[in-house]
Amino acid sequence: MLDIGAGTPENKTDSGPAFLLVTPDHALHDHRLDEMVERVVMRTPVYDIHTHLYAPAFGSLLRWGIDDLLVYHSLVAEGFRHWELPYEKFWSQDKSTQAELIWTSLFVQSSPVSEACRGVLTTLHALGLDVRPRDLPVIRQWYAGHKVEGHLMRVMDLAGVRTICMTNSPFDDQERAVWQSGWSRDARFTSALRIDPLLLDWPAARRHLAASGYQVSEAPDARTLGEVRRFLSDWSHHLRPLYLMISLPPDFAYPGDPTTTRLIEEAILPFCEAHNLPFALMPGVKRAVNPALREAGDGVGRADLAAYERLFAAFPRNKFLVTALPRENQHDLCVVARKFRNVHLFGCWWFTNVPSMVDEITRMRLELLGLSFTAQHSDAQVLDQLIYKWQHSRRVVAGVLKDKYRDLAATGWQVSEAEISRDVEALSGGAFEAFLLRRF
Ligand code: FIX
Ligand code: ZN
Repeated sequence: MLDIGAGTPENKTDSGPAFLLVTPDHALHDHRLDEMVERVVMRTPVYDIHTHLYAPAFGSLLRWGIDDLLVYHSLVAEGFRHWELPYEKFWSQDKSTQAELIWTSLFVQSSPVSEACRGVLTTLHALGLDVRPRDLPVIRQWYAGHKVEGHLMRVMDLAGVRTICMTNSPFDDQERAVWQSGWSRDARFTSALRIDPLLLDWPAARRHLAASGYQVSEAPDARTLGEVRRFLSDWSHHLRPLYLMISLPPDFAYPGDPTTTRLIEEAILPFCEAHNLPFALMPGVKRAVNPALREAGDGVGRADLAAYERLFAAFPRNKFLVTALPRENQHDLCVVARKFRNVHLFGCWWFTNVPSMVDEITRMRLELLGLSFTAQHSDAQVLDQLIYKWQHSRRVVAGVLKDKYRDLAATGWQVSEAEISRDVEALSGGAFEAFLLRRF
């Protein structure tokens, strides 16, 4: 595609040093290459491997529509920066009043430049709504004319999402009832088994297991560990999960507290290994930094990745999916992934899912790991968010890939559109699916 000779010493001419030669031909090729990358990234459907969405059969657990978009925890946190309103007063209002407060403060009284605000506008615009009049009642009216099933199809289409992985917790009463009464599977939705209480709040998890008929005691003796494995097995039977998962605080240690360590070593990881299921670890979340903000009150803290290295080294036959919340952990985490083939990095999570961070993290991962990771997940809490989370990420990922293919072109390496498609598919869920099948 490009003239490799331009950069070689043999090609040096009197017109100046060879490394300065850039012919108009290069520029033309760069332009065509850019267009090709853009086209491929925009048309490649993604596997959204971590969301908080549910299939419509889960009823009100699947949140959608303008009011749910506006009361998203990110916007609540931003709203409070404008209000003197007591926290409890806000929480005592109904959802539509909360949504109106957020709309007025963040969209009418100031320009909605933050990523979460911009996301609402990207979404409404893609759905064909005119955002210029700033007219919330008209937007609500539009939503009132739509039903969830049709809306789901429209959203998945606009977002370019082929499959949505739910986050399913047996510790949640509302969703447990749906699993236990049974629902006919919806091929668009897969499942991940969320087990945070097992490692983060063993007394509560133990009470829950005991109330559900498992013979568990406070100390993690052999019978208790066997019962925890039986609990995982029963729920895996219901959910058919792709992986087990947990978000972890910055001070997670391995080895650490003896109960947690035994649960990991003698219940969770043996179960995962036996069923070839990855364990997804999400380090660096500080829960309830400001409890008054409720679900908007979580923060971030740098994790000790040495603990994770010890875990990955001690369990080479187990597979781990990892995404870290702190920006400060991202480079170390790439290096860890280079050392452990049983680790698959995914997504730019939560506070890192803003364009500047997605650009930096994706660039770094491509440079250190090639194409062996999953570029993004949405973490959508509200169905409609799929649209903006994927539109925004795709634009950034396309920009980074253009740079990377241009760098290759400068060496004379030519890539075809089919090869770019193969690469983008890997980043968009293909590498994840291959990792699920791998056995070590
Ligand atoms: O732990 C998690 O899965 C987090 O993603 C959530 O707890 C968080 O509320 C979120 O949605 C962040 O994007
Ligand atoms: Zn999440």
